[in-house]
Amino acid sequence: MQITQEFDFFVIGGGSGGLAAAKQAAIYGARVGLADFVKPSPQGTKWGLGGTCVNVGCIPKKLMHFAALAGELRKDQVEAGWIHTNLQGKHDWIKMTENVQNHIKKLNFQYKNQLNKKEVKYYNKLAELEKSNIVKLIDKEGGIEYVKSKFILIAVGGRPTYPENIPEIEKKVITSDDLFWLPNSPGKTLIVGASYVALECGGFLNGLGYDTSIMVRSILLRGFDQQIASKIEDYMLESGVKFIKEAIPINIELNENNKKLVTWTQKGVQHSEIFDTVLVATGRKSDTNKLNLEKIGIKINKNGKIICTIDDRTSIPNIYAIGDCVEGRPELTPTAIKCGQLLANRLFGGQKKMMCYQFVPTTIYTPLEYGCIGYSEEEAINKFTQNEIIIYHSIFKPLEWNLLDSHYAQACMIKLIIMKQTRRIIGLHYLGPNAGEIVQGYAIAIKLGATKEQFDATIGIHPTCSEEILTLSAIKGIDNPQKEGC
Ligand code: FAD
Ligand code: NA7
Repeated sequence: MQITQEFDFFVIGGGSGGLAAAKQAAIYGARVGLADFVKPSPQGTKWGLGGTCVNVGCIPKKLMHFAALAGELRKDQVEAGWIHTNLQGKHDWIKMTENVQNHIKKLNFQYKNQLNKKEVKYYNKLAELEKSNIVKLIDKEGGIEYVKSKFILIAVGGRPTYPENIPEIEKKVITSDDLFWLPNSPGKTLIVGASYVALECGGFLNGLGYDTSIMVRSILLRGFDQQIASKIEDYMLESGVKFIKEAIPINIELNENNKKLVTWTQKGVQHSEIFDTVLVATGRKSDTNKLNLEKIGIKINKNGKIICTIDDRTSIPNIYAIGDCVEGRPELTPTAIKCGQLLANRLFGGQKKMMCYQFVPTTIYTPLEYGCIGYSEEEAINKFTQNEIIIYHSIFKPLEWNLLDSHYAQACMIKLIIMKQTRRIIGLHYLGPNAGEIVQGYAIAIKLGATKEQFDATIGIHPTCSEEILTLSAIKGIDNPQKEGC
């Protein structure tokens, strides 16, 4: 085996975490290499450098969310007095995806440039661990080379999973790996799954004008606050999304026009319907199966996720892992990035700081936005007792909506979960416009240990939705939370 290059740090995976770690290590003068290779989806979709977030995740999702909101704004404009002649105008999928994809391609190019500038050697090759310090790199023609590195980082992320009960399902459905790159509009779409990805995709497809149904096996948004989840369902229903609840698909047949005849059971009864597209959003699994982990001695759990210590070390001391492929880590871009940077700081910058996963904020764009940080009501009750916590809540109507008939008044909600004794805020939930922008700011206060009294003492900015968070007085179970807003 001939070694073609030696590194201090070799990163497998050029997504959010891998790129951040590689660039940070290079700042300290380490000799860094990075391999990124996209295995095409079963539908043949592939993309460039940058990983899930940039190519098939956060970025295209948020742009399509914006496109859907822009469509909604057309109705709002009429009620705000703008004279429109073409309210019935249909959405142009090809135009939208062209713009989305152009932006992604720009980002792919920028990432390559950044690696180049920082003298990180980039390999567009599939990596496999040969030994604890040797990585085998395979190019798309099958050419092989070996590189050696003192430290190796695995940051290979995850890929969508498919329900196992339907034969050849991969050939009949798409996943989020395909949706953002579909050459033609998805048309009438069935989404299987009821969590983060399913609701976001369902929300924007409905907003863009496509007939959208979501098949829910059990509950919406497992792991998130269930009162908010049920308000999201109400809002989506009001916006035209159809929910098929307590149902699981049992068969999908392709007919001659490539339409999909889906059969499902719902409370013991079989139903069938034809859809143009079936999007499966039933979870993700780590992309570790081709890495040779077990041969090297790296421990994984039954879902293929790598088991790491708190300092991101795998069971082999010089091999580290970060991001979506690691057991117990949040599947989010900012956590993968921060974790990668901190690891590089520790390995090459003489620093000691570890990643902290407490109070990580996130937002779901359904299209009404749900931002949260800390405990959900269910988690708080589970971890503490009902007597140890107080829940403040309010249903509010954003001021702007008073101009419009098209939004229903009870949609938005705020919930604060606090510890009774210390008054520390341990959970913040906001369902309403601009949740990501709003909750990001509050996340600092909560991370710093803010109390309800400190929120009460903070002067709001009027008139905003955000100020509603500072004026909560109704206690769940005691007071009525209905509010008319500003
Ligand atoms: P990835 O970004 O997945 O990167 C891994 C890279 O490694 C990929 O490029 C892969 O091709 C490559 N690779 C795999 N195996 C090999 C190999 N053997 N050799 C070489 N290369 C390999 N997060 C948010 O914070 N906000 C959001 O709004 C959000 N929206 C999302 C929407 C969707 C639809 C999805 C699917 C995800 C979303 N996420 C969001 C999650 C976010 O995208 C991931 O948490 C993040 O990308 C994880 O980064 P990572 O570095 O762990 O892996
Ligand atoms: P999640 O959060 O793992 O959710 C998976 C959803 O799919 C959930 O609603 C499941 O229902 C449902 N599911 C799982 N298997 C099936 C089958 N076989 N049939 C029907 N429904 C099923 O995955 P996401 O893809 O939404 O999000 C993963 C991460 O990606 C997320 O954290 C973001 O960071 C991006 P259940 O509740 O188990 O009944």
